Amino acid sequence: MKETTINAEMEQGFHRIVEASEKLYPLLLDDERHGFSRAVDLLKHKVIPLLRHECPLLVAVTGGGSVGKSTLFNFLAGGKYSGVKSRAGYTRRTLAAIHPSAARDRARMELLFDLFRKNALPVPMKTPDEMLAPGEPLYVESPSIPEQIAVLDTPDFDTGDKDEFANRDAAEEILASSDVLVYLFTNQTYNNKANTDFVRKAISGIGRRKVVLVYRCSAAYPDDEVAEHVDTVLHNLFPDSVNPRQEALGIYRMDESDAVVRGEADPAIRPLGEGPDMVGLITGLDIVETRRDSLRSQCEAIVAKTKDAIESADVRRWELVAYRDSVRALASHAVLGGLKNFPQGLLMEKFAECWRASQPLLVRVAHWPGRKVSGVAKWFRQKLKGDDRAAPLSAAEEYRKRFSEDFKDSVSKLLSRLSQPTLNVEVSSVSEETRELRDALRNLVSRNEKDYGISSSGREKAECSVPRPSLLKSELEKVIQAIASSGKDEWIEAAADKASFNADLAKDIKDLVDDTRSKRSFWEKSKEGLWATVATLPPIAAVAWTVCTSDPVVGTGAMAHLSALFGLGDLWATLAVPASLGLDAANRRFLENGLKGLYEKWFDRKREPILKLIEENVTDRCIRDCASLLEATEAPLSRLREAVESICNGEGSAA
Ligand SMILES: Nc1nc2c(ncn2[C@@H]2O[C@H](COP(=O)(O)OP(=O)(O)O)[C@@H](O)[C@H]2O)c(=O)[nH]1
Ligand SMILES: [Mg+2]
Repeated sequence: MKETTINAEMEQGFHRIVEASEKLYPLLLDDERHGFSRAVDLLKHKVIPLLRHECPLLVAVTGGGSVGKSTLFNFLAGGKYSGVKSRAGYTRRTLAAIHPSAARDRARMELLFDLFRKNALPVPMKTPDEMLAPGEPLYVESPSIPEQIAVLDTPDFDTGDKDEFANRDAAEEILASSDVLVYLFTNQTYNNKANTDFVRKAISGIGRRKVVLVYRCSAAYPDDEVAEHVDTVLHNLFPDSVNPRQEALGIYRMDESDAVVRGEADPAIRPLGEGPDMVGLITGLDIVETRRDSLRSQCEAIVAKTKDAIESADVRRWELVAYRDSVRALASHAVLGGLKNFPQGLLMEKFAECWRASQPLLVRVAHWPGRKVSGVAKWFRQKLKGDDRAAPLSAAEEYRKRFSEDFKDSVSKLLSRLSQPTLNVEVSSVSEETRELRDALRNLVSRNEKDYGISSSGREKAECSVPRPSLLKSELEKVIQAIASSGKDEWIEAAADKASFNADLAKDIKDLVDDTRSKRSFWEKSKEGLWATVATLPPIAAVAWTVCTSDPVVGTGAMAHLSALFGLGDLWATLAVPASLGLDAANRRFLENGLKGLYEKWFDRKREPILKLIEENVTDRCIRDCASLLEATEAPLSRLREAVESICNGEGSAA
């Protein structure tokens, strides 16, 4: 931005920064937000208004308590305006000396006071005692001041007890708006680190300000000793400069004088070495150039701060995405934990039973002797008929009980994993669903965000380490504690209801049977009898159930595609009809393929409602804030990116 003026495109970009920034604040950590919001405030209340409107150049006299600021201010303003007291901390608000004709320009005065402090109104000072109380800035009219300049007496920034600096905020605010700082120091304060640090930040906080140094010291000090002390100050103010003396607009010494204290004489201020006298320097300032310089450097700093904020926001969003998606993957895993004891035999019994019921009578009779109808099949038949009078503790009830136990176990494992400061979760390293999670983790790892990790673990799997997002750490702690201590029995029972073999599933199986039947060709129909063998399949080992390993089982048999689960990619079950059944390979294959749909449908029917219960009762509560923060900040963040881009483009076209 060095050689450019700020054109319309850039100005538009700055307006967009102001509009979008506030919505981004919740995404930033306290110190990130603090720096950025100060830059945005400066942009909104100072830089943008000054791009369009003329306003006097602000020359602020600053320094610690009782160094002689008010004395110097009065001298520059040409009158006894500001109260001068030996007591430090006397000046507690800002006093502006303004040329009378500038003071009559209402619009300009309002803008000027808005620069001093948001919404401050131009109020003239009535008595110097008003400066004793903190409050809004005041002004005095002074014909000695050039029309285009306002000289400011500012609050002492170093008075107060210990860390409580009474006027520091007020001083900081006023110095941030100023174009030129006149820094006054004494022999007691020239090497005071806290003071020079404060001034250094004021000079180069957000954009650079010009500085004039005034050393009030005994007239007896030789110039070279004075220069040495001044160099110390310069070195502390401009630690990176190769030629610190060049950084100051002017360097002056102001002799201690009792006549000044008595009000009988003006302070004697003379340049250290060559240079104009102080009044000449101030009145000779190139107003347009100085203002342009300070606006330019402030704009640069604001763009840099916005870029920083965008970078921080990206990191915070990656943290949120990584946490949200890891929790979602853990929820999927928890479903599988409940369904791991898949009652494959039972499912097949029911299917076979239903199939037989729909077989032509002749076929049924033909297979009667070979049929082994289990108690389960009886139960299921009764269930289908709506008759459950004579059901003993059936296999279905057995399964329901088993599910409850497994699921309870799975939920408590889920809770214990969620309560760890870092989530460790395995996800698919290829599926589209987990792409955002993997990208976020890679970005975080590449930025050395500690505790984040992603490494490949076996075929198409990635092992992820995800700590709680920094923004939500303390809230999450409470949320997870609340979830852990809330009652679970009710919804775990509800999940068991969903998982069990209920009338819904009976209807599903019936539909599946009808569907399979209607699609079967003549050739397949000729194998009708084969289906009866389903009931004779040993319930174990017929299906290699892969949910717990989530790894496709390699081997013979048909692969049933089970629903994709978040974080895990596709799940498969291998159906292998054992050779011990005495069927030939072709018939075995035929049977295996026929059963695939059954497994797929069953799994889908069970998975969805159980996952929903886990989400509602556990995981959604953990990721609610992540999700809403992500949603609320997506658009503002891209608007901010566009704004920075348009400012940089504008800069290019204006160069
Ligand atoms: N000896 C001496 N005292 C000064 C000089 N200038 C100011 N003072 C005194 O230092 C005290 C503080 O001055 P003031 O201008 O109120 O300082 P401020 O607190 O920085 O505004 C007053 O008692 C002044 O009279 C000076 O050149 N020589
Ligand atoms: Mg004062």
